Amino acid sequence: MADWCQMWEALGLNLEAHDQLLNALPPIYQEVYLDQENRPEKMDYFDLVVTEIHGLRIKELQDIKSNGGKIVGTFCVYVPEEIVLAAGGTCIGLCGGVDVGADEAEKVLPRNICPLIKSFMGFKLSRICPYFESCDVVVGETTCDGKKKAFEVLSDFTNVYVMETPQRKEESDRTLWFSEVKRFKEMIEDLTGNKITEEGLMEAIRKVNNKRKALQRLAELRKADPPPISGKDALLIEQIAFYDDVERFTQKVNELCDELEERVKQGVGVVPKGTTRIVVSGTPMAIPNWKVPHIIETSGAVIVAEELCTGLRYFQDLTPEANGSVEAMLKNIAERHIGIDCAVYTPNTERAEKVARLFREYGAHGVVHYVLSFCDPYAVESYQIEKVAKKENIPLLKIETDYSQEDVGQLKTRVEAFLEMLKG
Ligand code: BJ8
Repeated sequence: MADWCQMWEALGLNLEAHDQLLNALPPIYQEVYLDQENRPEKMDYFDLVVTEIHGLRIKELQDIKSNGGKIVGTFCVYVPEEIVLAAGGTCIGLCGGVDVGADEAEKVLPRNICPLIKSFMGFKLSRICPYFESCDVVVGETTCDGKKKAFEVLSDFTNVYVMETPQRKEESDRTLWFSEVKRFKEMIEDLTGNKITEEGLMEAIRKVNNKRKALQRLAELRKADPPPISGKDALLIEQIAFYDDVERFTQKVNELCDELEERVKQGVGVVPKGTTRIVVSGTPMAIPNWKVPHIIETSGAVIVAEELCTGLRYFQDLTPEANGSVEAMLKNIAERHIGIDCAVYTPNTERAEKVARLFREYGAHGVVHYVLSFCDPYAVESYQIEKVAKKENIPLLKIETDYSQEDVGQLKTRVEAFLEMLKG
């Protein structure tokens, strides 16, 4: 890795704490990713992205900023990146998947709060995340209570803008959300100094759709038996989707899919044909949260789909590419986003039904429902998932965990017992 110290210093990072974070990553990455067998060659690009996670991409962001560009940080798939792109801005996902910085976060947050929230707060307060420090604005949302209140705290430390996301999907909720999308567009125009045009917005919709189409193509290929790529590698790509350059990322995912198509034709997989197939469903897994997928895939199974925001929930639907006024396109963007089946909605019956559908479509043998500790929406909604699973005879394992490594042994025992039961 090049010497990026000057750049990190200029961003105001706490270099000592940042070093500790960066030094912890390579051995974990080696064990979780590089030690896998039969990896597709085209994963080399995504390995490079991780190796340079705080280097090359951050340098690109600084170059964008020096040319007058604006960086917008987000924490949720509801925030419409098309609008940011259309105004010439760059969108970066800021969710953290590691508990470094938790001590600092606990100075302003309760100890018993969702690790994802604690992680982004810890990143900011410890000054260890160059993505955070590159942002001109960070965009929060009123999805779950923990996030909603945490953004009030976060606004003491950085420039925060909050979108009001509805809790239901009735006509009045759609009207509210559409007005929020329009308000967001105005904020982005003010921030960037660029007026969003019809051509610009259509182009941005196409670019983001192309990214989602590439991810859909990757998802489709995983239906093969044997799957041509591991679940861990697919998850990594889905995580990188939130912070890489949109067009380059799309191209690299498509190049990988070309290779995977060949593998499928030749019957080459990452695991032997007939390996136990798992669908993972639940709360997002932000980079570098690979704990549960690593346990599953080192216990003799392969993950074939992620019903997560770092997964299908992000790319399963496209925005219609219908020409029209900026207002009409914003309406399409708003409608696509309100279709996302996050557990913060009530009722949210479509999610449980989707899990059952994925189980069938991906030829899975079981579902692992994954919930981050203290995430009430997903923990409570696991009841609905269990109900549908029972009705449809779907084997289900419910896991609740955080970012620590303390429960790895215990989780492994439970996963192994579940897989054993599936084989039986
Ligand atoms: S659309 S899942 S990204 S809100 S895990 S912080 S819900 S307590 S992240 Fe999410 Fe948007 Fe929904 Fe997706 Fe709260 Fe739960 Fe923590 Fe969560």
